[in-house]
Amino acid sequence: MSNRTFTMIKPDAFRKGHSGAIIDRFIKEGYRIVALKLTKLSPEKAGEFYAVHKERPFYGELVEFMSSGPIFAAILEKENAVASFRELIGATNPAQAAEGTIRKLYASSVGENAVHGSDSDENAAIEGAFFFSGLEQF
Ligand code: 3AN
Repeated sequence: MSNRTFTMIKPDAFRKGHSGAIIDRFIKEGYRIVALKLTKLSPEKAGEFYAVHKERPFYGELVEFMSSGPIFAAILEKENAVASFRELIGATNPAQAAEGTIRKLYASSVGENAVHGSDSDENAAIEGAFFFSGLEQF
């Protein structure tokens, strides 16, 4: 079990001004910030990041949305980070997300769902390395 996960505050949450509250929540929940940056994905880079979903009907919409504005990308550290973080963000569809979860509080739809959280230790490492060099991780 690894103690790191990767997250993005997606363009919808950034646009609505929720970034500060969401980062504060990460810290209050005991995650240590290993890396953090404000950046914007090109459609090509968003397509590469979500390549596993290439065959899904929502792929085009997802790539367009994720490249529509700035995002915060971050690597977070805590014991059992991947599983505990997915609990903190809640279900993919905010309508099904538990009370108090980040998606319940800030997401508006299954597509525009405020935050990303890695789904495995392996993907957390791959996704973290997609955005951050070793020199940018502390
Ligand atoms: P999660 O982000 O909860 O791991 P995934 O991996 O199934 O969910 O989906 C990746 C992303 O694709 C989601 N965060 C969401 O933005 C988008 N997505 C998933 N399902 C749909 C859908 N039915 N319609 C539109 N976008 C979707």
